[in-house]
Amino acid sequence: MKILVKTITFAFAVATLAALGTGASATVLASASTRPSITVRVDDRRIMAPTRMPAGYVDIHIVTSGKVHHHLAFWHLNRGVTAKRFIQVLKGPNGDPFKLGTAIGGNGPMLAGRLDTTMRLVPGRVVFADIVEGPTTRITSFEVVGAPVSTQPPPAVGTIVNRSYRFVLPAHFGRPGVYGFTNPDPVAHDGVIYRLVKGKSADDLVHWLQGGGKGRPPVVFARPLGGPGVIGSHWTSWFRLPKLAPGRYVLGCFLPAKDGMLHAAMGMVAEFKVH
Ligand SMILES: [Cu+2]
Repeated sequence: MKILVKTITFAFAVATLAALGTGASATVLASASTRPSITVRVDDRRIMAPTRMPAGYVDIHIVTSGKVHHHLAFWHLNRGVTAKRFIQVLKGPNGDPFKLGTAIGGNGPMLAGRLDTTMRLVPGRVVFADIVEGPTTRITSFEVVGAPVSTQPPPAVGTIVNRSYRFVLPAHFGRPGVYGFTNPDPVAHDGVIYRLVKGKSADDLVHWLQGGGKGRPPVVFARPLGGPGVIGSHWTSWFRLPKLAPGRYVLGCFLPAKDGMLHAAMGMVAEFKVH
């Protein structure tokens, strides 16, 4: 039933674009979205999503539920890489999935909730998995087919740039709205938001990680608040920052570098305030 609803939404977007071709209605173009819109659900057991997706810019609404946190990462597989091989590497003890595909987006770890994202899809196979501690069993994939339905990225109030293992935040980041998340670095990054413990700073988190994570952490790790998630080298995604409670937060990247050190421990933590 869910799949059916998604298919209708996609078909509606296609029909809308076809109508524009006839000059039927210029106002439709300016309306909420000519981008196809689909919902991906993940709970503690599995991921529910369509098996085929249109190419181009697609709004992907990630809905999480259950008791544990969820952290979806989407990879567009490199040419010649099968889903089977990719999943083997992903589940392996020392596998590097970022070598076999480009990370195109997802969600930062979060408890039950919702994150609205937009991803750019190109024809081919996309595998996505719920990346939590230990090997994940929640993995699925879809095939991206056809010409792009939408060539329009969403309008953004600002863009976060992943540059030289740092997050460069746009002015007034923390206000709710759609933000771009772009990565000119040669490696993938993974943005997740945590609330800072009162009196602690982003620097305290970096030092705490460098010291091996002893004692009380400077952020509330028990309640990850989502964020843009993974983004591959030379790729961009979009996400809607929801209205957060007033306070101080960090956006951190917890992917390991080659030597195993977390990017956050190397300083990839940016602090922001919500008024
Ligand atoms: Cu990183």
